[in-house]
Amino acid sequence: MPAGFKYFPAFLDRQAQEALVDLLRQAMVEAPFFMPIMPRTGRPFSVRMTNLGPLGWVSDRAGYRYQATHPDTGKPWPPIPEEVMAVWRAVSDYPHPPEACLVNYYREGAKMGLHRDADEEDFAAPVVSISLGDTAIFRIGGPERGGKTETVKLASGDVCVLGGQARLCYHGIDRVLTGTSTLLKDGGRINLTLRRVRKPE
Ligand code: MD6
Ligand code: FE
Repeated sequence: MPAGFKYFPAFLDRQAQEALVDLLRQAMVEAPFFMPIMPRTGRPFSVRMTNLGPLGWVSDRAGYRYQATHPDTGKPWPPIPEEVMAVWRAVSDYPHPPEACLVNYYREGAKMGLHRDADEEDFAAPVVSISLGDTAIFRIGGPERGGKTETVKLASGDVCVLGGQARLCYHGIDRVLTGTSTLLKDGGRINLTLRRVRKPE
């Protein structure tokens, strides 16, 4: 594993996971999942997305970017719940709060190709990920495309951190193992990624 990759299995217990799903359901009334599309091809992602926090990550014909409002409703993103901020404080080893919490929703068959999280100004801050629902096969490699990769199974309640050398390493979700969790009533997987977008003053 690249240096700076940290894995905290079962960081959240079942009760904390259920509480988090309730908070997300409430936030999703204000900020429903949208369908991001690839900038060049216009193809939709198989993952649905929304965001929490002052900034949210979006992808459309114009490109990838962070913006303060939901692309469909035009409204500001709901705040990041305190319970989620607490996870960042516990594992990030970074003194400033995150500004964006991207919420990825994987229904049956959804996956995410290898990519680097590189749309942020501040790579000194790690990206913190929280997994909920069905187990995913997470693949991580090095800083260049085409290098050696390894996989980790991310189960409901697991937290992982991409900091240091791992911050700009390629990673993705090969697939989600249907029926491996009872957390989400309709099945599937939700992943939260917390990011610092701008350099702190
Ligand atoms: C996912 N995760 O777990 C996709 N990015 O659904 C990511 O793309 C990711 O887990 C940056 C850091 C950690 C991650
Ligand atoms: Fe990522």
